[in-house]
Amino acid sequence: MAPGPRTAPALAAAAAAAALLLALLAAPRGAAAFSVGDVAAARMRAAAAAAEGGEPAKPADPAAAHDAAGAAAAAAAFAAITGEPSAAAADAAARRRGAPLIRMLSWSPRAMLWEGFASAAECDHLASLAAPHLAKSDVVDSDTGEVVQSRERTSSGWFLPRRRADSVVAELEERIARWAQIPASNGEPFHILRYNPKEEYTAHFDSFHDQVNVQNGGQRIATVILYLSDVEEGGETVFPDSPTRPSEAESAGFSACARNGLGVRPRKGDALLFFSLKPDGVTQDATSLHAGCPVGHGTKWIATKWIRVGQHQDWGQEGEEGGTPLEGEPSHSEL
Ligand SMILES: O=C(O)CCC(=O)C(=O)O
Repeated sequence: MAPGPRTAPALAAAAAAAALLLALLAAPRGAAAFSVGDVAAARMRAAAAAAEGGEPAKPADPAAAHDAAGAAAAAAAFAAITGEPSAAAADAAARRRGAPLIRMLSWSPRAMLWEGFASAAECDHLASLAAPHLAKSDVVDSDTGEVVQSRERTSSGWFLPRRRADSVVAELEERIARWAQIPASNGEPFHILRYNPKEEYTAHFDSFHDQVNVQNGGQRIATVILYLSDVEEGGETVFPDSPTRPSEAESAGFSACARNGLGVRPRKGDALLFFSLKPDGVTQDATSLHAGCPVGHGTKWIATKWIRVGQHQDWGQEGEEGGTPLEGEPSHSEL
C-alpha cells in the first residue's frame, strides 16, 4: 500500500522547523543564511569542544559568532524535532520507516518530488489501463480548436476515463488533491503517456496563453507527473529556465538534455508536483517551462494530472470512456 498523508507528528515537526526558520530569518544580519551542512558542522565543532571539556572557540567577527550561535540553535532544534543529527540521517530514517519523503526541488518554479508516491502495483495498473488505447499524441490548436498531431510531443498517449470508475485511480486522485491542497475536482483526467527511445516532449508551458482553453476550469495552476516506470537512460523531466541546479551527485547519469536545467530523473512511483502560476494564483511563472527529455534506452511511462484553478467541467461524469483528447493542450505556436 502506498504511503498516506503526512502524520500529525511530522506536521508538528514541519511547523516547528518553519517557526525556527522564520525566527532565524527575522534575526539581525548574519543569522539568516545557514544550510544543513553548516548546521552539522557547527554541531560537530560544539560536540568536539564539549568533549575536550572546553567552550567552542569564539569567532572574532560578531556576525560570524551570530551565525555560529544560530547554526548551533538550528542544529539543536533539528535534532530535537527529528531525533536525527542531520537531514541525510533523517531521510535515511524516514526511508527505513517507509514514511513519505517529499523533497523541495526548487522555488522557481515551485517544484517538489514525492519519492514513493505510488506503489509499483498502482503504477502498473495505470499503465495497463492505458496500454490497449494508446494513440500518437494529439494537441488542440488554441486558435482553431482543431485536434492536430503533435510534432512537439512524439509519444503516445491516452486520457483515462473519469474517476470513480476505478478505485485505484480515485485513490491516486485523492492523494494528489491532499498533496497539492487543491480539490480533486479541479483536476483534468489523468493523461497517460508512453515514450519509446528517441521520443520526447519539447519545452512547453502547461499554463495557457489564450482565452479559449481557460473557459473550462480556468487556468492550469499546477501539474503532477507520476512516473510509472524507471527509464534506463534519458527521459528526465527538465526545467531549462530554473535557476536551481541539482548537485553533481544528484545529476550523476543525467542526459545532456537534463543537465541543461533542473533535471528530474524518472523513477517508478515518484511524483513531481510543480506550479505553473506564482503564489498569487494568476501570474504565470516563466520558470515553469519544462520538457520531457528524449528517451535513450528503455520505455518511459508517466501519468500527468493537470490541475485547474477552478472545477473542471466534466468532473463527475461517470462511465465515460477515455481516449478523446480534451481541449486544453496548449498550442505551441503561442508559447
Ligand atoms: O515527460 C515528461 O517528463 C514531461 C511531461 C509533460 O510535460 C506533460 O505531461 O505536461
